[in-house]
Amino acid sequence: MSPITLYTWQTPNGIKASITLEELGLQYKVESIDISTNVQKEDWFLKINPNGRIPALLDGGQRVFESGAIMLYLTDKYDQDRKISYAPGTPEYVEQLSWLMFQMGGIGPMQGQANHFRLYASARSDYGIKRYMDETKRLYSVLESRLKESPYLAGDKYTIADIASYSWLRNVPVSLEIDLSQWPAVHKWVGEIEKREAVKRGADVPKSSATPEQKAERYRNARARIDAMTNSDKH
Ligand SMILES: N[C@@H](CCC(=O)N[C@@H](CS)C(=O)NCC(=O)O)C(=O)O
Repeated sequence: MSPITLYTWQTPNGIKASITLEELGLQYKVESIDISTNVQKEDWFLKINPNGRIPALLDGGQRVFESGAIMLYLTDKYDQDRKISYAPGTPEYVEQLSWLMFQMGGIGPMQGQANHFRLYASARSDYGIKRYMDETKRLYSVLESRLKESPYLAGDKYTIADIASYSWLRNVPVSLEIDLSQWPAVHKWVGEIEKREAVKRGADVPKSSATPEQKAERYRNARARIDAMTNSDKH
């Protein structure tokens, strides 16, 4: 019986953890946390992640929360062959850490706000949509500058730094209607990563019964709901 339990939902932060587990070939149990029902705010869950968000992980008695911390924990402990990580203490490890934090502090929060204003807000704010869409695209340009000079974010090897940003970019053509071909190196990198079998498996955790077309339809409906509102910004 595997000691690892992943508490997750099929979101960009959630799949960072499941793709990492799949890449490492680790056995793990999945506990589905449907975030639309706020299970993640219940007392039992807050003992695993006091921040009340997914993903979170238990490895025996050890809790780990924050997707970046989960990725580092798993590779530090289980990636002795350095399949998807660089060894601590090396210059490449520092580069990997830097790009991982770039995703955690930049792409995740900014694109998360773009998703909120463009898809889920209760009032329409053209200012909010523009601010966070522009910032998301600016961050993609930073990825582009790196991927023009290096095949992967931390260097010559695919690592958790790539998994972290890939997990946020993979779906944006469908969700936010962002055409990734504006950034050719990013576009190529996304295309390569999505072919990996471990990525395909990890991106479908917890398993969803919705087809890609049904998922696209949900995003179209979400955008149409915002578009139908009157802009609420004060002028
Ligand atoms: N910085 C956290 C962010 C986690 C996060 O925002 N998770 C979202 C799903 S992608 C969530 O749980 N949302 C539900 C909520 O905010 O209650 C991480 O990287 O793990």
